[in-house]
Amino acid sequence: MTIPFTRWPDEFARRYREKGYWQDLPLTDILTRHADSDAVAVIDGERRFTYRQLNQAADNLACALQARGIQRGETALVQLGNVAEFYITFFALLKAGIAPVNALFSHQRTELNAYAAQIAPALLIADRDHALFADSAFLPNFCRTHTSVRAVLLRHGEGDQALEAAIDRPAQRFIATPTPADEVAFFQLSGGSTGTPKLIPRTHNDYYYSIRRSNEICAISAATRYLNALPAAHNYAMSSPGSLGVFLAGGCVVLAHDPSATLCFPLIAQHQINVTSLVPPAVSLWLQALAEGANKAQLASLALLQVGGARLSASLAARIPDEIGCQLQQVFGMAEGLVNYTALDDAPERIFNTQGRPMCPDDEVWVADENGNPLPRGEVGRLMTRGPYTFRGYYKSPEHNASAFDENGFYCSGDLIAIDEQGYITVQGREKDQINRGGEKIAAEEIENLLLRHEAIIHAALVSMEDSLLGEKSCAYLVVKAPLRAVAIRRFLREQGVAEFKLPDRVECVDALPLTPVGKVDKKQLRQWLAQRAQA
Ligand code: AMP
Ligand code: DBH
Repeated sequence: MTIPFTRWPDEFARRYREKGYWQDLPLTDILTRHADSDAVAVIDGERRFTYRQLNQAADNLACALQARGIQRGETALVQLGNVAEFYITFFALLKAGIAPVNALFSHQRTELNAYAAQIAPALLIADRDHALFADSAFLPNFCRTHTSVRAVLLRHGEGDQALEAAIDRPAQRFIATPTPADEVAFFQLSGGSTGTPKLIPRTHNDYYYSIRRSNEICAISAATRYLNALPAAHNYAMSSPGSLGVFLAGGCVVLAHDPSATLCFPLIAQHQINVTSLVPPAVSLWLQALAEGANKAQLASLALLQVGGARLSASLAARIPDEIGCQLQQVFGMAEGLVNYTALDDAPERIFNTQGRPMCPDDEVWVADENGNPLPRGEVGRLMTRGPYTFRGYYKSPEHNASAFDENGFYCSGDLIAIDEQGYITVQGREKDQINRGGEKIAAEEIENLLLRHEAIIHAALVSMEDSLLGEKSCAYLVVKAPLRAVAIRRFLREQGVAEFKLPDRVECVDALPLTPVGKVDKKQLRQWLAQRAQA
């Protein structure tokens, strides 16, 4: 049983192997290579796991899953937050050859159902600490809807369903059976712009390269002590170089449940953290905390701060070295593949003003005009890319793939960028119908579809509005039959079961939505209305 996905054409696969990007090793190698090490791999609150323990825990769980009849080539839906079990589960599934979708902890009913509908999972692993699984309102329904599910394990669950019990029970004669390195290892989540969130198949080969190369650029080593304060399941925190990069190098990952200064500063001091990654709004909050008297000495060990996920302003960037007292690295990446970094030895101007350059010499990146033709260097247009770790198609989405890729397999990310003479990229804007709320991506169509389920809403359009902290927030423009208040809209969406960050920050009721000449909602016009209002 293999999971279908869009493969790289043979001549590309051959070249990526020849050049050593693809090494035909399973991602489990990241952990098993340290199986005999008693160095600490993960710190989660009071709990510590050495590499040996982490590997044993993953073996135990993989063995338990095999005993329950979950087979290689099947899929799993996983929802765990920033806890050690996230990595134990990830490696266990890889060892058993089961491909997970790692939903974000902020996801709710709508997202979980959408992912399950796409992958038909044999297994669900979730957390009783999440509101959805705290009682039995959701789970029985979920299992009834998704009849593919044959096993459920819950963190802090009871009896047969307890994830901890499955992790603690010693494996008997376990033999790892990861999927072949050029097959799907797991699915990454796309920030998306469509009604249903799309899944990105990632192979062992391509993901392993992305992590290995990231480690080189970011100088990750066994001495790295990394604070993981972003959602653990996010591609950035997993692979750029993220926790998996730190495991590969034999370093130590310290988990934080959120990136707040109150939580992170003491953790940095206590665990002598030297690398961490943030999104821009968290940087603002850290700077604010320091300006308000937080103890900068707590950050003394911090050598490198990565910032990415959304555009970092040059002015904020320039404050980091002095005020936080560490080196800045900009990261512009995407779960679909391509990752760009500023180099550690780049001139400060470059680090402050650009989003870096592609990490692989064989990343092909060019800028297209609206007709798909290449633009001269320096001009702003659509980012087009292909390479050894950039996917070739969303899972089971032929229609969307037809527009997301050109005929040569270049992926159009929907970002508007310019590339300078040295190959450095600046992100200038976006063409995709998405709101980037401080690094958290909202597909406008997904929320518009949910809004249209409301009986009083006739038309809905979700657009971004500028925000000084988050960069962007969301505003829903509605045409309604009866007056509706923003709180009622948010309550309605919450009842539909959607992640909190996707709820509109603002609601505007209008008589009609402006249309473009071809009759589509004119979102540009809506954003202008918002900008004018903000100035008024
Ligand atoms: P996702 O699809 O959730 O993986 O999000 C990837 C998208 O995040 C990219 O296509 C960009 O739109 C945005 N992004 C990531 N990093 C940066 C950055 N450093 N600057 C600007 N936008 C970014
Ligand atoms: O925003 C992202 O998706 C992102 C940002 C930085 C990413 O996927 C990454 C680095 O790998």
